Amino acid sequence: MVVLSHQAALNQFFLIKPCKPTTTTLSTQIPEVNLFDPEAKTLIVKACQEVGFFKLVNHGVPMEYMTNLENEAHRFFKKPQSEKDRTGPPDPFGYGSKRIGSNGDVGWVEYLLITTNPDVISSNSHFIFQQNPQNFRYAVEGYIGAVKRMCYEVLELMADGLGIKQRNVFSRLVKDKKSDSCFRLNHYPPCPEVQALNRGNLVGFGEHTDPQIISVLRSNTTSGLQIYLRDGSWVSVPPDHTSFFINVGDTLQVMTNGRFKSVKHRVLADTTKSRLSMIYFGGPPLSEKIAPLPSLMSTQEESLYKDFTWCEYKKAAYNSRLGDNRLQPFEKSSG
Ligand code: GA4
Repeated sequence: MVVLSHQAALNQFFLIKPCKPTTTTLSTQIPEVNLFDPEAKTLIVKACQEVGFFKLVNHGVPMEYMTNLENEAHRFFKKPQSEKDRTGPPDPFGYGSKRIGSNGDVGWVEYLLITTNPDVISSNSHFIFQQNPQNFRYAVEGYIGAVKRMCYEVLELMADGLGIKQRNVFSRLVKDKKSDSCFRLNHYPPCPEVQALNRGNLVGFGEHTDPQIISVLRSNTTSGLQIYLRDGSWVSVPPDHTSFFINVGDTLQVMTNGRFKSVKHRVLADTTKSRLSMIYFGGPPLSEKIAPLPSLMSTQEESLYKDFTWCEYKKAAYNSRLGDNRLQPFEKSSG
């Protein structure tokens, strides 16, 4: 990210909306699941129903995958701006700075968006790898490979916990060769100047829910992530670089007919420390029909949602603003 002059920083400051003050950290409100706990499936279902979010510990992913990628990511974000810009703009894949999506959202963040589907051609993802040392590619691929395996297990525990016989109802979609999954590295540079002017509430990444099935996040030791609870409060999630944080996405909300809730979340930038996060978004194949699972529905239960494919939902999502309620137009009650 460029070092801004005072005036330029001010301009940027006006581009980014400050947000309301937040609740203090209450780590007890963040559900925590040990992947090897015999009760894991029950705890996962409870967390997905009540919060749409949980912290995953004892996950079995070796720490070296995280640290390797963190080092490579820092190396990338430290590059001169002109060099980073060469791998952008994100359309949707590639390097992006401050602009999020293509409908006017901004945040105090720079990022790399990469498709995890090797069949997707004409994307900047290949270019990112060509422009960087081989170690960068190895670090990304190694990390994604390890996280995916853990993610399949989590999705299978979700199905199990919901009492679905077919354990792979969710995981098969993400495992599919045509799975439309992606990966992002977010770098939130510290911003003492703008932050001071903004009474400490500079938005790094504005509030939103993730459109996919599941998101798996890992960050460094800098705080910033907040989740929205049912009681209307924002809660800061204490960072833990050794753990993962799992988000329920909109697609999983639909597949469970609203039993699981996609979690609204956002990231606030820090005054002094840079935050780095890596997020894997597990999505279904583009042609997949997204609907509540028949095996989950009780006899009289009706779908809360209209019929749609992931391709249709994704298109609508990319035409929306970050903070929009993207599921609402797909709800049956919306007419
Ligand atoms: C949110 C989840 C993922 O980061 C993402 C984001 C995407 C983008 O950054 O290009 C979107 C956002 C996300 C939802 C609404 C649209 C699309 C920015 C935006 C304003 C990669 C995704 O799949 O949807």
